[in-house]
Amino acid sequence: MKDDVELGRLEDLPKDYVEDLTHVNLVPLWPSLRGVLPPTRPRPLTQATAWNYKDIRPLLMKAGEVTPIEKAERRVLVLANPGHGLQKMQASSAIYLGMQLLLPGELAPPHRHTPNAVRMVVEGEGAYTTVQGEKCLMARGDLILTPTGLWHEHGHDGDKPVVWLDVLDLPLVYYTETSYHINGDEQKVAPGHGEQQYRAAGVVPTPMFARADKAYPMLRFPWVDVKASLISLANDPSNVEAVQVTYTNPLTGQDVENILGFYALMLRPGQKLRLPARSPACVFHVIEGAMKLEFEDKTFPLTEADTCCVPGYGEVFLSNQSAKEPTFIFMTDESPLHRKLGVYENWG
Ligand code: 1HN
Repeated sequence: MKDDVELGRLEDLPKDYVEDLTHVNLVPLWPSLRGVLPPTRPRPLTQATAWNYKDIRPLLMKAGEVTPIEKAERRVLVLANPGHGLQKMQASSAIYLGMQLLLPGELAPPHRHTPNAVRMVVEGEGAYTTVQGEKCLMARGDLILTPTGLWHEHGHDGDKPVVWLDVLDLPLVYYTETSYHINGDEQKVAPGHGEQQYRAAGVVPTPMFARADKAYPMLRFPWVDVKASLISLANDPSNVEAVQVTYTNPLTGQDVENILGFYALMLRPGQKLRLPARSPACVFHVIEGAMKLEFEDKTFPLTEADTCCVPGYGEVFLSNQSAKEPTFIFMTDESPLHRKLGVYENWG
């Protein structure tokens, strides 16, 4: 059947018939069929949207003045996509983004929850997140995981504000009615750091007797190491077009978390990169440098600490405006989720 066939509308039905249906919790499918199953391609609610750090920062610092940490637990301004409605607190259908502020001496108390989270450190030093007993120091550009179910709390021994970008799969976990948290006691810090144990790619601690099999062996990915990997990849004579790395679990080689994927990308000086139209929505956050992001009819100039979200199924063009300096970008997408669901597509 052709897609332009107009299906019957709700208004076409006798009023008393619709009332009889409603009375016994029944609904006719045909008036809504095109809405839930649109022709030829999805119609994402997610709109290409950018949030500039110069707008966020003063408002976040103001939150530090007007709301003590005890009244907030997590002092966060949520980067909300207008396409979903701001109150939904979604960047895309599965991705939540927030900018979190911790002031010197503050403690964001221990808890654990079903959504998976990561932190990308944006500004400041001296803060840490303790995840399941492992104290992860926060430096700019570091990625710190707090996967589903693991205890975590944030503290700050420094003397200036610390800000980081939270990325969670909260919208999806909430949608599946599986979202909840448990508060706990301050954690005892255990010795050991995943990033020290898994220092280099392809070299892992030998399991002499039994491997201490942790589902999440590495919780902190220091920016110095990720940046060095990107520069090394860029300098390889194979001259790959997209200088991009994926944050992976060193024991499995799979994505570090179950639902969202995390990546770092380097744009060479002057490089313009086309990313193919793929099904997952994607988030770009500038760690160092500046770039222009183009999606459909929108252009976003992005500089350090700026963040942009684009829906799936459209090409993205990234251009490094500098002819001299590389640009480094942190990316998040929904591809682990799409692959698990069997709906992942790359339209080229
Ligand atoms: C959460 O636990 C944190 O632990 C940050 O820092 C943001 C947003 C929604 C739900 C839980 C954190 C969060 C969150």
